[in-house]
Amino acid sequence: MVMEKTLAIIKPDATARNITGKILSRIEEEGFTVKAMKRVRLARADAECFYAVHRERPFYGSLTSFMSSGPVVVLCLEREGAIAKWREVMGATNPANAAEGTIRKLYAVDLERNSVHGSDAPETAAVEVAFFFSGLELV
Ligand code: 3AN
Repeated sequence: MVMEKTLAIIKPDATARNITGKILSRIEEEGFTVKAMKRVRLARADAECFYAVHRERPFYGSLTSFMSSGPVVVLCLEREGAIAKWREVMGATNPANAAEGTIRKLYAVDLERNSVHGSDAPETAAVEVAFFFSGLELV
């Protein structure tokens, strides 16, 4: 398997419930290296830019409002096969469909407030990591 970087976000529903540490522990237990991490509050325009691929979807307004409603913790994670592995650890988008033991099964509130984000492909991972971090910040 090839070494990859992926972009993870601990979403506002999770930071509000003080489960950032639990999710970070899981990230480390699953063998990811945290290459960069910061806690930020996205402006609505930042969230709109980040989720621009979903611009035409009916949930875009609600999603970008939620993502700018409180602090998020943004991380660049690295390991072999990081993109697929992080999506496996997160679980399905809708927590009702998420496998036992996944982060979304354990912690997500609903389809929108689903606690974590992960890049879905190498191309999007590169764009998403660069959206939040400069090369100097990846250590
Ligand atoms: P994932 O985060 O699992 O890659 P995407 O990229 O399809 O899922 O969706 C991005 C985010 O948009 C999801 N994490 C979720 O918060 C929200 N979302 C996706 N589908 C819906 C929906 N049908 N209704 C409300 N929010 C949704």
